[in-house]
Amino acid sequence: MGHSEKPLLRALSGEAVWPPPMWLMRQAGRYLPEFRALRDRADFLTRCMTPDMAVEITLQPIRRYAMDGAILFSDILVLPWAMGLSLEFIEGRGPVMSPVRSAADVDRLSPGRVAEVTEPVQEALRRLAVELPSETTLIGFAGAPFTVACYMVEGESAREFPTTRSFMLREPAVFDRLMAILTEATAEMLVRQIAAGAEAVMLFDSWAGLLPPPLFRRHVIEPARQIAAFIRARYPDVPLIGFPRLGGVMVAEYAENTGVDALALDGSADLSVVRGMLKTPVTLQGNLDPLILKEGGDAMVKAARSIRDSMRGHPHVFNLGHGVVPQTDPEHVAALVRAVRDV
Ligand code: 1CP
Repeated sequence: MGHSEKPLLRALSGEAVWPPPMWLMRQAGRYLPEFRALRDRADFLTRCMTPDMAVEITLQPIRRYAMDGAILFSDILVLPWAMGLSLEFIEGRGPVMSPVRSAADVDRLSPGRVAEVTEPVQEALRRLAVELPSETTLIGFAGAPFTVACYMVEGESAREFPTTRSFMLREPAVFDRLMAILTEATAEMLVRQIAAGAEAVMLFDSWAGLLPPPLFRRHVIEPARQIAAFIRARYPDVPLIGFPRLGGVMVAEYAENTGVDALALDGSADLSVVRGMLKTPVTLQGNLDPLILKEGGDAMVKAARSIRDSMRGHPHVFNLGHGVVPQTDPEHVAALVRAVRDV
Protein backbone atom coordinates (compact mmCIF):
# COMPACT_ATOMS: atom_id res chain seq x y z
CA MET A 1 0.00 0.00 0.00
CA GLY A 2 1.36 3.42 -0.92
CA HIS A 3 2.29 5.73 1.91
CA SER A 4 -0.62 8.08 1.36
CA GLU A 5 -3.18 5.27 1.20
CA LYS A 6 -2.65 4.09 4.77
CA PRO A 7 -5.89 4.88 6.62
CA LEU A 8 -4.17 6.30 9.71
CA LEU A 9 -1.95 8.62 7.64
CA ARG A 10 -4.96 9.78 5.64
CA ALA A 11 -6.84 10.66 8.82
CA LEU A 12 -3.80 12.41 10.32
CA SER A 13 -3.48 14.51 7.19
CA GLY A 14 -7.01 15.80 7.69
CA GLU A 15 -9.19 13.38 5.75
CA ALA A 16 -12.45 12.09 7.26
CA VAL A 17 -11.94 8.32 6.92
CA TRP A 18 -14.89 6.01 7.67
CA PRO A 19 -14.82 3.94 9.76
CA PRO A 20 -12.02 5.81 11.54
CA PRO A 21 -8.59 4.19 11.75
CA MET A 22 -7.73 3.03 15.26
CA TRP A 23 -4.90 2.11 17.60
CA LEU A 24 -4.65 2.18 21.41
CA MET A 25 -2.19 3.83 23.75
CA ARG A 26 -0.31 1.02 25.58
CA GLN A 27 -1.68 -1.48 23.09
CA ALA A 28 1.46 -3.53 23.76
CA GLY A 29 1.60 -4.36 27.42
CA ARG A 30 0.78 -6.34 30.46
CA TYR A 31 -2.83 -7.19 29.48
CA LEU A 32 -1.43 -9.45 26.71
CA PRO A 33 -0.28 -12.95 27.75
CA GLU A 34 2.33 -12.93 24.97
CA PHE A 35 3.79 -9.70 26.46
CA ARG A 36 3.90 -11.17 29.96
CA ALA A 37 5.73 -14.22 28.61
CA LEU A 38 8.51 -12.00 27.22
CA ARG A 39 8.49 -9.77 30.28
CA ASP A 40 9.83 -12.50 32.49
CA ARG A 41 12.92 -12.82 30.28
CA ALA A 42 14.40 -9.31 30.68
CA ASP A 43 13.93 -6.07 32.60
CA PHE A 44 12.04 -3.20 31.06
CA LEU A 45 15.00 -1.15 29.82
CA THR A 46 16.60 -4.24 28.30
CA ARG A 47 13.39 -4.93 26.42
CA CYS A 48 13.36 -1.34 25.10
CA MET A 49 17.03 -1.37 24.09
CA THR A 50 17.13 -4.83 22.46
CA PRO A 51 15.76 -4.46 18.90
CA ASP A 52 14.57 -8.10 18.67
CA MET A 53 12.45 -7.64 21.77
CA ALA A 54 11.19 -4.13 21.00
CA VAL A 55 10.17 -5.26 17.50
CA GLU A 56 8.43 -8.40 18.77
CA ILE A 57 6.48 -6.51 21.47
CA THR A 58 5.47 -3.76 19.01
CA LEU A 59 4.11 -6.41 16.62
CA GLN A 60 2.09 -8.35 19.21
CA PRO A 61 -1.06 -6.15 19.12
CA ILE A 62 -0.78 -5.81 15.34
CA ARG A 63 -0.93 -9.58 14.89
CA ARG A 64 -3.83 -9.94 17.30
CA TYR A 65 -5.98 -6.98 16.27
CA ALA A 66 -4.59 -5.55 13.01
CA MET A 67 -4.49 -2.08 14.55
CA ASP A 68 -4.00 0.74 12.00
CA GLY A 69 -1.08 2.14 13.98
CA ALA A 70 1.91 0.33 15.50
CA ILE A 71 3.48 2.43 18.26
CA LEU A 72 7.10 1.63 18.91
CA PHE A 73 7.64 -0.24 22.17
CA SER A 74 9.83 2.10 24.22
CA ASP A 75 9.31 4.66 26.98
CA ILE A 76 9.37 8.42 27.41
CA LEU A 77 12.05 8.02 30.10
CA VAL A 78 14.56 6.48 27.69
CA LEU A 79 15.57 10.07 26.80
CA PRO A 80 16.68 11.21 30.31
CA TRP A 81 18.27 7.79 30.83
CA ALA A 82 20.23 8.24 27.60
CA MET A 83 21.42 11.62 28.98
CA GLY A 84 23.03 9.75 31.85
CA LEU A 85 20.39 9.65 34.59
CA SER A 86 19.98 6.37 36.42
CA LEU A 87 16.59 4.76 35.78
CA GLU A 88 14.88 1.72 37.22
CA PHE A 89 11.34 0.43 36.77
CA ILE A 90 10.22 -1.04 40.07
CA GLU A 91 7.19 -3.34 40.18
CA GLY A 92 4.37 -1.64 42.02
CA ARG A 93 6.19 1.71 42.22
CA GLY A 94 6.90 2.63 38.61
CA PRO A 95 9.94 4.48 37.29
CA VAL A 96 12.61 5.71 39.72
CA MET A 97 15.36 8.14 38.61
CA SER A 98 18.15 10.09 40.33
CA PRO A 99 16.45 13.49 40.82
CA VAL A 100 17.60 16.65 39.01
CA ARG A 101 17.20 19.55 41.44
CA SER A 102 20.03 22.04 40.90
CA ALA A 103 21.97 23.86 38.18
CA ALA A 104 24.80 21.39 38.77
CA ASP A 105 22.44 18.46 38.20
CA VAL A 106 21.28 20.02 34.92
CA ASP A 107 24.90 20.65 33.84
CA ARG A 108 25.71 16.99 34.45
CA LEU A 109 23.24 15.83 31.78
CA SER A 110 24.83 14.63 28.53
CA PRO A 111 22.43 15.37 25.66
CA GLY A 112 25.35 14.83 23.27
CA ARG A 113 25.32 11.08 23.86
CA VAL A 114 21.62 10.48 23.24
CA ALA A 115 21.93 9.68 19.52
CA GLU A 116 24.52 6.98 20.13
CA VAL A 117 22.87 5.47 23.22
CA THR A 118 19.46 5.25 21.53
CA GLU A 119 20.79 3.67 18.33
CA PRO A 120 18.99 0.35 19.19
CA VAL A 121 15.69 2.28 19.10
CA GLN A 122 16.44 3.43 15.55
CA GLU A 123 17.39 -0.15 14.64
CA ALA A 124 14.03 -1.41 15.96
CA LEU A 125 12.23 1.21 13.84
CA ARG A 126 14.19 0.27 10.73
CA ARG A 127 13.19 -3.38 11.19
CA LEU A 128 9.56 -2.52 11.91
CA ALA A 129 9.35 -0.38 8.77
CA VAL A 130 10.15 -3.56 6.82
CA GLU A 131 8.13 -6.06 8.87
CA LEU A 132 4.83 -4.27 9.37
CA PRO A 133 1.83 -5.04 7.17
CA SER A 134 1.63 -2.57 4.28
CA GLU A 135 -1.54 -0.87 5.61
CA THR A 136 -0.13 -0.27 9.12
CA THR A 137 1.39 3.08 10.10
CA LEU A 138 4.56 3.07 12.22
CA ILE A 139 4.33 5.62 15.07
CA GLY A 140 7.36 7.01 16.90
CA PHE A 141 7.03 9.04 20.09
CA ALA A 142 8.60 11.02 22.86
CA GLY A 143 7.54 12.48 26.16
CA ALA A 144 6.93 16.21 25.98
CA PRO A 145 9.57 18.26 27.85
CA PHE A 146 7.28 19.20 30.76
CA THR A 147 6.20 15.63 31.48
CA VAL A 148 9.74 14.29 31.20
CA ALA A 149 10.96 17.11 33.49
CA CYS A 150 8.29 16.07 36.03
CA TYR A 151 9.85 12.60 36.36
CA MET A 152 13.41 14.00 36.34
CA VAL A 153 12.85 16.56 39.11
CA GLU A 154 10.51 14.42 41.21
CA GLY A 155 12.72 11.35 40.73
CA GLU A 156 9.64 9.13 40.52
CA SER A 157 5.98 9.20 39.63
CA ALA A 158 3.56 11.24 41.71
CA ARG A 159 -0.04 12.29 41.49
CA GLU A 160 0.60 16.05 41.62
CA PHE A 161 4.37 16.38 41.16
CA PRO A 162 4.65 18.91 44.03
CA THR A 163 8.46 18.95 44.11
CA THR A 164 8.65 19.69 40.39
CA ARG A 165 6.07 22.46 40.50
CA SER A 166 7.72 24.13 43.52
CA PHE A 167 11.12 23.84 41.85
CA MET A 168 9.73 25.43 38.67
CA LEU A 169 8.43 28.40 40.67
CA ARG A 170 11.46 28.79 42.96
CA GLU A 171 14.22 28.20 40.41
CA PRO A 172 12.72 29.37 37.10
CA ALA A 173 16.10 29.91 35.42
CA VAL A 174 17.29 26.38 36.22
CA PHE A 175 13.95 24.88 35.22
CA ASP A 176 13.99 26.86 31.94
CA ARG A 177 17.47 25.57 31.22
CA LEU A 178 16.31 21.98 31.79
CA MET A 179 13.29 22.58 29.54
CA ALA A 180 15.51 24.03 26.78
CA ILE A 181 17.79 20.97 26.87
CA LEU A 182 14.81 18.61 26.78
CA THR A 183 13.08 20.54 23.97
CA GLU A 184 16.11 20.40 21.71
CA ALA A 185 16.91 16.75 22.51
CA THR A 186 13.27 15.70 22.01
CA ALA A 187 13.02 17.39 18.60
CA GLU A 188 16.28 15.77 17.49
CA MET A 189 15.21 12.37 18.79
CA LEU A 190 11.89 12.50 16.91
CA VAL A 191 13.68 13.49 13.72
CA ARG A 192 16.01 10.49 14.14
CA GLN A 193 12.97 8.24 14.65
CA ILE A 194 11.47 9.57 11.40
CA ALA A 195 14.76 9.05 9.57
CA ALA A 196 14.68 5.43 10.81
CA GLY A 197 11.15 4.81 9.53
CA ALA A 198 8.53 6.36 11.83
CA GLU A 199 5.70 7.67 9.62
CA ALA A 200 3.97 9.73 12.33
CA VAL A 201 5.18 10.86 15.75
CA MET A 202 3.36 11.56 19.01
CA LEU A 203 4.32 13.89 21.85
CA PHE A 204 2.97 12.69 25.23
CA ASP A 205 2.38 15.50 27.72
CA SER A 206 0.72 13.35 30.35
CA TRP A 207 0.97 15.93 33.14
CA ALA A 208 0.16 19.07 31.11
CA GLY A 209 -3.10 19.45 33.04
CA LEU A 210 -1.20 20.33 36.24
CA LEU A 211 -0.25 23.80 34.97
CA PRO A 212 -2.18 27.10 35.24
CA PRO A 213 -2.67 28.90 31.88
CA PRO A 214 0.47 31.13 31.84
CA LEU A 215 2.69 28.18 32.72
CA PHE A 216 0.79 25.89 30.32
CA ARG A 217 1.64 28.37 27.54
CA ARG A 218 5.28 28.53 28.60
CA HIS A 219 6.01 24.87 29.33
CA VAL A 220 3.48 22.95 27.23
CA ILE A 221 2.50 25.02 24.17
CA GLU A 222 5.83 26.77 23.48
CA PRO A 223 8.04 23.62 23.57
CA ALA A 224 5.50 21.71 21.43
CA ARG A 225 5.53 24.61 18.94
CA GLN A 226 9.34 24.50 18.75
CA ILE A 227 9.38 20.72 18.34
CA ALA A 228 6.69 20.82 15.64
CA ALA A 229 8.57 23.54 13.74
CA PHE A 230 11.86 21.61 13.95
CA ILE A 231 10.21 18.47 12.56
CA ARG A 232 8.24 20.30 9.89
CA ALA A 233 11.37 22.03 8.57
CA ARG A 234 12.91 18.60 7.90
CA TYR A 235 9.90 16.36 7.28
CA PRO A 236 6.97 18.56 6.20
CA ASP A 237 4.76 15.55 5.43
CA VAL A 238 5.20 13.60 8.66
CA PRO A 239 2.26 14.26 11.01
CA LEU A 240 2.77 15.14 14.67
CA ILE A 241 0.14 14.16 17.24
CA GLY A 242 0.12 16.26 20.42
CA PHE A 243 -1.36 14.94 23.67
CA PRO A 244 -1.72 17.69 26.31
CA ARG A 245 -3.47 15.36 28.75
CA LEU A 246 -6.15 16.89 30.99
CA GLY A 247 -5.50 20.26 29.33
CA GLY A 248 -9.19 21.21 29.63
CA VAL A 249 -10.12 24.36 27.70
CA MET A 250 -6.41 25.02 27.02
CA VAL A 251 -6.38 22.26 24.40
CA ALA A 252 -7.89 24.66 21.84
CA GLU A 253 -5.01 27.11 22.26
CA TYR A 254 -2.61 24.17 22.12
CA ALA A 255 -4.06 23.01 18.79
CA GLU A 256 -4.09 26.54 17.32
CA ASN A 257 -0.62 27.62 18.43
CA THR A 258 1.63 24.56 18.32
CA GLY A 259 1.15 23.54 14.69
CA VAL A 260 0.43 19.89 15.55
CA ASP A 261 -1.50 17.95 12.90
CA ALA A 262 -3.59 16.04 15.39
CA LEU A 263 -4.80 16.63 18.92
CA ALA A 264 -5.07 13.56 21.14
CA LEU A 265 -7.67 13.98 23.87
CA ASP A 266 -8.06 12.34 27.25
CA GLY A 267 -11.35 10.83 28.39
CA SER A 268 -12.57 14.05 30.03
CA ALA A 269 -12.98 15.89 26.71
CA ASP A 270 -16.15 15.91 24.60
CA LEU A 271 -14.84 15.57 21.04
CA SER A 272 -17.70 17.53 19.45
CA VAL A 273 -17.28 20.40 21.90
CA VAL A 274 -13.52 20.55 21.28
CA ARG A 275 -14.11 20.43 17.54
CA GLY A 276 -16.43 23.42 17.90
CA MET A 277 -13.74 25.34 19.83
CA LEU A 278 -11.14 25.00 17.06
CA LYS A 279 -10.69 27.73 14.46
CA THR A 280 -8.12 25.77 12.47
CA PRO A 281 -9.25 22.20 11.89
CA VAL A 282 -6.95 19.47 13.21
CA THR A 283 -7.55 15.74 13.37
CA LEU A 284 -8.86 14.63 16.76
CA GLN A 285 -7.65 11.40 18.34
CA GLY A 286 -9.39 9.61 21.19
CA ASN A 287 -10.93 9.14 23.61
CA LEU A 288 -12.69 6.13 25.16
CA ASP A 289 -12.13 5.82 28.91
CA PRO A 290 -9.74 2.86 29.44
CA LEU A 291 -11.86 1.71 32.39
CA ILE A 292 -14.92 1.43 30.13
CA LEU A 293 -12.79 -0.85 27.93
CA LYS A 294 -11.71 -2.84 30.99
CA GLU A 295 -15.35 -3.48 31.98
CA GLY A 296 -16.33 -4.32 28.39
CA GLY A 297 -19.80 -5.51 27.36
CA ASP A 298 -22.62 -3.59 25.70
CA ALA A 299 -21.87 -0.40 27.63
CA MET A 300 -18.39 -0.37 26.10
CA VAL A 301 -19.70 -0.96 22.59
CA LYS A 302 -22.22 1.86 23.03
CA ALA A 303 -19.64 4.29 24.41
CA ALA A 304 -17.18 3.51 21.61
CA ARG A 305 -19.81 3.88 18.88
CA SER A 306 -21.03 7.13 20.38
CA ILE A 307 -17.49 8.59 20.17
CA ARG A 308 -16.98 7.22 16.68
CA ASP A 309 -20.35 8.43 15.36
CA SER A 310 -19.94 11.90 16.90
CA MET A 311 -16.88 12.39 14.67
CA ARG A 312 -18.38 11.02 11.45
CA GLY A 313 -17.54 13.33 8.53
CA HIS A 314 -14.60 14.86 10.43
CA PRO A 315 -10.97 13.71 10.62
CA HIS A 316 -10.76 11.30 13.56
CA VAL A 317 -8.46 8.57 14.83
CA PHE A 318 -10.16 6.28 17.31
CA ASN A 319 -8.11 5.65 20.47
CA LEU A 320 -8.46 5.56 24.25
CA GLY A 321 -8.20 8.64 26.45
CA HIS A 322 -5.16 7.08 28.18
CA GLY A 323 -3.34 3.74 28.15
CA VAL A 324 -4.90 0.25 28.27
CA VAL A 325 -4.93 -0.84 31.92
CA PRO A 326 -3.16 -4.14 32.69
CA GLN A 327 -6.34 -5.83 34.02
CA THR A 328 -8.06 -5.50 30.61
CA ASP A 329 -9.32 -8.77 29.07
CA PRO A 330 -7.77 -9.11 25.57
CA GLU A 331 -11.25 -10.22 24.38
CA HIS A 332 -12.59 -6.78 25.30
CA VAL A 333 -10.02 -5.20 23.01
CA ALA A 334 -11.13 -7.56 20.22
CA ALA A 335 -14.75 -6.52 20.85
CA LEU A 336 -13.75 -2.84 20.74
CA VAL A 337 -12.01 -3.30 17.39
CA ARG A 338 -15.19 -4.92 16.00
CA ALA A 339 -17.38 -2.17 17.47
CA VAL A 340 -15.32 0.56 15.79
CA ARG A 341 -14.89 -1.22 12.45
CA ASP A 342 -18.37 -2.70 11.92
CA VAL A 343 -20.52 -0.16 10.11
O1 1CP B 1 6.95 -4.01 32.39
C1 1CP B 1 6.05 -3.20 32.57
O2 1CP B 1 4.92 -3.52 32.86
C2 1CP B 1 6.39 -1.77 32.39
C3 1CP B 1 5.19 -0.94 32.06
C4 1CP B 1 5.50 0.04 30.95
C5 1CP B 1 5.19 -0.08 29.59
C6 1CP B 1 4.48 -1.23 28.91
C7 1CP B 1 6.19 1.25 31.12
C8 1CP B 1 6.77 1.77 32.38
N1 1CP B 1 6.30 1.87 29.88
C9 1CP B 1 5.69 1.08 28.92
C10 1CP B 1 5.64 1.33 27.47
C11 1CP B 1 5.25 2.65 26.99
N2 1CP B 1 5.27 3.82 27.71
C12 1CP B 1 4.85 2.94 25.69
C13 1CP B 1 4.90 1.88 24.60
C14 1CP B 1 3.97 1.79 23.53
C15 1CP B 1 2.52 1.48 23.82
O3 1CP B 1 1.77 2.42 24.13
O4 1CP B 1 2.11 0.32 23.62
C16 1CP B 1 4.55 4.32 25.65
C17 1CP B 1 4.01 5.11 24.49
C18 1CP B 1 4.84 4.87 26.93
C19 1CP B 1 4.71 6.28 27.27
C20 1CP B 1 4.81 6.70 28.69
N3 1CP B 1 5.62 6.22 29.68
C21 1CP B 1 4.08 7.79 29.22
C22 1CP B 1 3.15 8.67 28.42
C23 1CP B 1 1.79 8.09 28.28
C24 1CP B 1 1.05 7.89 29.59
O5 1CP B 1 0.83 6.73 29.95
O6 1CP B 1 0.67 8.90 30.21
C25 1CP B 1 4.44 7.93 30.56
C26 1CP B 1 3.93 8.96 31.55
C27 1CP B 1 5.42 6.93 30.85
C28 1CP B 1 6.13 6.73 32.13
C29 1CP B 1 5.98 5.34 32.62
N4 1CP B 1 6.68 4.28 32.12
C30 1CP B 1 6.27 3.13 32.71
C31 1CP B 1 5.24 3.45 33.66
C32 1CP B 1 4.54 2.47 34.55
C33 1CP B 1 5.05 4.84 33.55
C34 1CP B 1 3.97 5.65 34.21
C35 1CP B 1 4.25 5.94 35.63
C36 1CP B 1 3.20 6.91 36.15
O7 1CP B 1 2.01 6.56 36.18
O8 1CP B 1 3.58 8.01 36.50
